[in-house]
Amino acid sequence: MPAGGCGCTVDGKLPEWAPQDGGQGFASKVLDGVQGGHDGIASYTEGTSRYQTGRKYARPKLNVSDYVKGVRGGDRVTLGQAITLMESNAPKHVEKAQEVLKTLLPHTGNSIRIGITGVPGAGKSTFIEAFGCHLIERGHKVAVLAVDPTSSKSGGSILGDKTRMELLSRDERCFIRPSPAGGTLGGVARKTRETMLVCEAAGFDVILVETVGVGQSETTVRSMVDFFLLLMIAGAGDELQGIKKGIMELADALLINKADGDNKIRAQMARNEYERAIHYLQPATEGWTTHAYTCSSLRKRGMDEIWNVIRKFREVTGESGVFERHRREQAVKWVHSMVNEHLLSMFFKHPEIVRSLPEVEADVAGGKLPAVSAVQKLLDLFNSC
Ligand SMILES: Nc1nc2c(ncn2[C@@H]2O[C@H](COP(=O)(O)OP(=O)(O)O)[C@@H](O)[C@H]2O)c(=O)[nH]1
Ligand SMILES: [Mg+2]
Repeated sequence: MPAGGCGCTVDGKLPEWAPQDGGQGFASKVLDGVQGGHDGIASYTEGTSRYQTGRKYARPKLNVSDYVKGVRGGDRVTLGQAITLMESNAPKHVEKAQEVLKTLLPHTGNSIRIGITGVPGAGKSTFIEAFGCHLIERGHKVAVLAVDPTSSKSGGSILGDKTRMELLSRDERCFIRPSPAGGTLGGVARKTRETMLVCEAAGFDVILVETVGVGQSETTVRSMVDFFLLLMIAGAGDELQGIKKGIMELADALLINKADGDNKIRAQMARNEYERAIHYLQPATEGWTTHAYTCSSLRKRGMDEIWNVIRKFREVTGESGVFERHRREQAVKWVHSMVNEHLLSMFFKHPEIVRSLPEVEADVAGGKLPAVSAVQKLLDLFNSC
């Protein structure tokens, strides 16, 4: 399709999921908002829980019980709005979001939370499409979330090309939410974590969290899921895949993707090699032995095997009590990391610190002030205000 083939202007903004290097050849564009009713999409009348067509668009203003009722009732529109509320940084939204979350909390937790990581190109999106469809066919409701702190910088979400999740994104039993944009990894993770809880309250029983696989995002996602799956490809080189010992040690299963066609043998050889390597590592989860498997997301092969592994994991860790213990520990750690995040932001946003920091930094860089003294000076300044 030529640029602007959808009838949009070529200087329209590309959607977040457009390929980064697609230039203007990418057909879809984000247009400015239009008034509701023109296309039959209803506008919402506040306080009445009714949508009306043909009226001037009014942004739905839901109260806490509207959100709770909608989410619990499985209403996708309200679910989307509740997540938007969780993602908002506006102080008036934060308070309301916490109120909604508190009310939903007793209905959360009834899911298996699965983190999926791997280098770009490993096939995460393709895998999620195949695996998600496989689960839906077995009667599950699947929510797909992402943690990608780079999404606002790169302009492309990790869930990126929704084309890879075409079937899944059209299915009513699946809910896909791209990574919240912007902010620190901690901020993005908080939003994803809360989104996960809201999805659970809406009845989604399998949560897939995709991670971009750079920097610290794997550890962060690991800390919010029950099962951590590392997707790999044969022959890409260990360094390239970030398969330093550290990441492999986090994984509850290694899955060598693209085991199809000419690549099948190589994938099996890689599996054997990784199987030997993990033998020497500490288990990621107490009482569970990590193994390596192969699959082909493109051909939708190996999905049943990995789902059986995850179910077995749920059973084994459930019986030993590790499953529940991990969740409790994760919740407590989450509190700590939010306090850290909050204090850090308070410190660096403090007017006195903002004012003094450049000079202190220059003194440290110029060798006039030892780093420890600089820290003391800044902390004294912060404490005195
Ligand atoms: N042959 C083969 N190709 C695959 C398979 N899974 C993914 N791919 C291809 O690998 C490329 C990257 O896949 P994608 O899902 O976008 O990877 P991501 O960056 O990890 O999300 C795409 O061209 C896919 O079609 C597979 O099982 N077999
Ligand atoms: Mg992807």
